[in-house]
Amino acid sequence: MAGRWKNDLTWADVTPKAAWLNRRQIMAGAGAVSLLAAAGGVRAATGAAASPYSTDEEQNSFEDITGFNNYYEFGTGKEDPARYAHMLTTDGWQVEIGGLVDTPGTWGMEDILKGTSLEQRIYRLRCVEGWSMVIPWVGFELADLLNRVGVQPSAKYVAFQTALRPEEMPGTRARVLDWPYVEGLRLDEAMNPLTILATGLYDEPMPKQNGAPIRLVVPWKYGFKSIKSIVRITLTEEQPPTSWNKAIPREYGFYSNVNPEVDHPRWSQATERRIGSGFFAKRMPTEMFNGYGEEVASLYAGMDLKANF
Ligand SMILES: Nc1nc2c(c(=O)[nH]1)N[C@H]1C(S)=C(S)[C@@H](COP(=O)(O)O)O[C@H]1N2
Ligand SMILES: [Mo]
Repeated sequence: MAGRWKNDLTWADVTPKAAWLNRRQIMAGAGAVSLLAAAGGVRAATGAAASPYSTDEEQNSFEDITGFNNYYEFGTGKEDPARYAHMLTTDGWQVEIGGLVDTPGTWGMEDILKGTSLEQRIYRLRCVEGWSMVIPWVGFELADLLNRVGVQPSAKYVAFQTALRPEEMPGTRARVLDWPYVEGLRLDEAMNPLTILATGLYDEPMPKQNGAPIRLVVPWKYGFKSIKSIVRITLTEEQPPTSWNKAIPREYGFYSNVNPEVDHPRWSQATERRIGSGFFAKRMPTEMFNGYGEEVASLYAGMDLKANF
């Protein structure tokens, strides 16, 4: 396994020089929150957040973000992904983009990143289980990629699929979920500027336990919507099936917007525990749409959010 790990994609492989420079310029110019100086490897804290969409709340540590994960393909324990995700080979990663698009095809990571400038987005992540983190993602808007492939007028949804490799993903040898992990968004949700495809966090390429080499991040929805290690994106006319909804439909809806007023059938969603703050410390109120209502509430105007949970 060590050999494979070594041959995997590096930050330089997945990041065209121009995009990398561009990102560094953006970060330096705007005063990034944390910048791993390329030469010295020193983490320098500088001023304000790089994106107007970023929160200035205290960020979770790299250790929290990469040590406490949900990635059931590697096991259901919070420490299983950190322990086993190194088995995933990400070299030569390809994403198949198809369905109702003008130019269906298979994209290598280089093609996806070519012509895209990466930016930092510091988002809250609220897991449906009642914990949360603040994560400085690096990525680009999903809308950029969808516009490049050309979404046809009949498309109404976007479906996503995670890799399924039982030899590399020990968790998939148990039928915890109906593998592969699949997720979906309504097209307007997918096109919202908050919705990103992330390829890194802090100043690292995406750690495998966080969904290398490319994963979705939809910050106003419960964490399970933010599907990891994507191999397929399909534009559809019908609402696509989603893994947790298929598994337990009365507990997990298609929308799964963070909503403190709609409890999970087995627990309250009114509050959350911010990871890293101690088990009893810092239980905090959960915000409607995870605090992103200004950007996304209009997407659900007139909808009954209790029925469409
Ligand atoms: N393929 C896949 N994607 C997944 C999951 C998973 O088990 N498999 N877990 C989800 C859940 S429940 C959460 S809370 C987030 C966690 O992301 P993180 O580990 O990067 O914090 O990933 C989501 N994406
Ligand atoms: Mo989650």
